Amino acid sequence: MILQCGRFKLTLERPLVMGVVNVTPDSFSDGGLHTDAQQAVAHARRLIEEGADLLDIGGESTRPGAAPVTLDEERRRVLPVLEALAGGGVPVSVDTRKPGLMREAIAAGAAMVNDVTALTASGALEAVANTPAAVCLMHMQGEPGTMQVNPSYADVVREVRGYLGQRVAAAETAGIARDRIVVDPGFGFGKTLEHNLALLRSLAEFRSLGVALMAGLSRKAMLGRLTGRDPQDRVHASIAAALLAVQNGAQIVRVHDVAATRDALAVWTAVKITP
Ligand code: HH2
Repeated sequence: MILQCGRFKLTLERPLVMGVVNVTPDSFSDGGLHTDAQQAVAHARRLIEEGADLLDIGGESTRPGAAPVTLDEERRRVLPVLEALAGGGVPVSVDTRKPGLMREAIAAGAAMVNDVTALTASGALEAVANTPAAVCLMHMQGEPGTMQVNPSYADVVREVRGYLGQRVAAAETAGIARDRIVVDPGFGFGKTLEHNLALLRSLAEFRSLGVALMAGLSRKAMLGRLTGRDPQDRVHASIAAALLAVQNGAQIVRVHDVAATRDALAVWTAVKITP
């Protein structure tokens, strides 16, 4: 399986690691660490050295309770970082739900748009359609401000899968070919611990959507619930979660701790993928 991702063609024969670069003052695990462009670019280069296959640059926190940011502020945070990295050897994704920033980011060399609202904003499908960029369509129930208040599903796996199937169809109708599409069940986005565990257990079912599958569990609150640890101390739990996700079919894992994840996946790959 191949993912067309801007000027890159990524083979999904082994699991890929997407390194997270948050240029935000308030992200839940690394907020405030890389708020200026220079620090964010230095962090991104470190993640590339550690073996990141892709980078994801975000200028708006979507953690539970996060306040939205304006387009101007998000552009100011993201574009300089993207411009510094886009010409390099690793595809750069932009984590945004704003069509205006999607367009500018792709023009500046972004190889992927990672949208927690699955291109549902007005003009978002069109912003990606006639470009070479890949897109990650993620499921979220509700809005970041209130999504963890009372998430509810009759059958979380069926509902999230059904939603992502509809968004893949909408993207295809808009002219985005399947080999440019990634889906992601959106761990922690309007989901209780039980919902997240059910999704992780049944992740393989998402592969039948026929597009690439991403999972983002790194340092998330569900791991805090299971271990009692703060976000920076959730590395070991994050590695366990990444391995389970890959074992259950994820082809891309979105992580903060690239070196540790690469080591764990090197072992997984040696055992699971015959040369
Ligand atoms: N999780 C976060 C943000 N974007 N995108 C995808 N596709 N999947 C995810 O699971 C996902 C995502 C939240 O993590 P982070 O970026 O570290 O935190 P914040 O939203 O607080 O910046």
